[in-house]
Amino acid sequence: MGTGTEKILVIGANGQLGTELTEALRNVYGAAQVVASDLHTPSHPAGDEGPFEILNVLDERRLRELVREYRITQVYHLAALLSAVGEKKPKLAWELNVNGLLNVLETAREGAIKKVFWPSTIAVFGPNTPREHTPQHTVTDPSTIYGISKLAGERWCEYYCAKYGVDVRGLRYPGLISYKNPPGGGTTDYAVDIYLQALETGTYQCYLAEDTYLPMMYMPDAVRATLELMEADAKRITIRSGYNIGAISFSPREIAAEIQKHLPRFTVGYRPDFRQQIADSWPQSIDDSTARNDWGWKPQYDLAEMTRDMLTNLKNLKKPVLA
Ligand code: AKB
Repeated sequence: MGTGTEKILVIGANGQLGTELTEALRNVYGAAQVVASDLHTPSHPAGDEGPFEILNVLDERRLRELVREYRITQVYHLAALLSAVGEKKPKLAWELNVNGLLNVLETAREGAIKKVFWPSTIAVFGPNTPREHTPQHTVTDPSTIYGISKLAGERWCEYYCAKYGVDVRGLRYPGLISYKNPPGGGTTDYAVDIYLQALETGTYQCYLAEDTYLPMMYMPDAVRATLELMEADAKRITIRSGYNIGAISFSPREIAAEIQKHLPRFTVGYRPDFRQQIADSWPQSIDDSTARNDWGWKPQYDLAEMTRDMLTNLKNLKKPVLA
């Protein structure tokens, strides 16, 4: 099927990933082919003007109506509650992260939707998972409700593919870093905030300890990974739950040192809070060899390159105090 015949629905299009993915999809498929949807109309429309619809993914009837009305062939279902917010609202996190996905999978099973993208996360791993070069298949004993709900979601995706032939594909994203949109309540959010505070105030109070290593990824790599996975020949897709994808691993001390190369007067303090325990239960680095072998995944940005790009772009948006 050529790009001209695809009609794509993005659910959760106002979020950190949704905004940039909608823009990228509109560049590939054309603005009119990509229907953005979220709970509220966006304050800054994503990329080229294109259709926008209000949608709560828990409203299955409305989801079906939109799929019918726009003749949707692909769904990118991104709406979720992340790890830190999920700990404050565990029931809502379960409801949205699992039942929202089930509504999408059920609608896909009925026929018109040919492909579904659904984001999983490194949060499906837990304290008994090997923390370095975490394999694709290993112990998954998540301790956050976010991780528990995403692990359940992974199993549902495998099930709908095996049982009903739904072409569902997913990635276990690490922390995502972008200068365009703020992250939405995760444990890895510090890696975005640190850049903003470095430029705005010249100092940052980090809620994770300085030597806490976590897997991270710059947004252009994350968007490219998503598009490449969705464009890959279905015969090459051996994982229907969520592919491990790696890019960069660093600690707060290392990202601060990289920022200090550009802003030497930048200072960081450390005051770990409840998110430390979450971070300590997650991998420090990821083995993504299955994604590399199956569909050719390869990251492009390292910490130095990402930092240069983040600071350059943020400086154009903000007035730095320590330039
Ligand atoms: C979070 O921190 O909750 C997310 C994630 C790793 O999935 N960024």
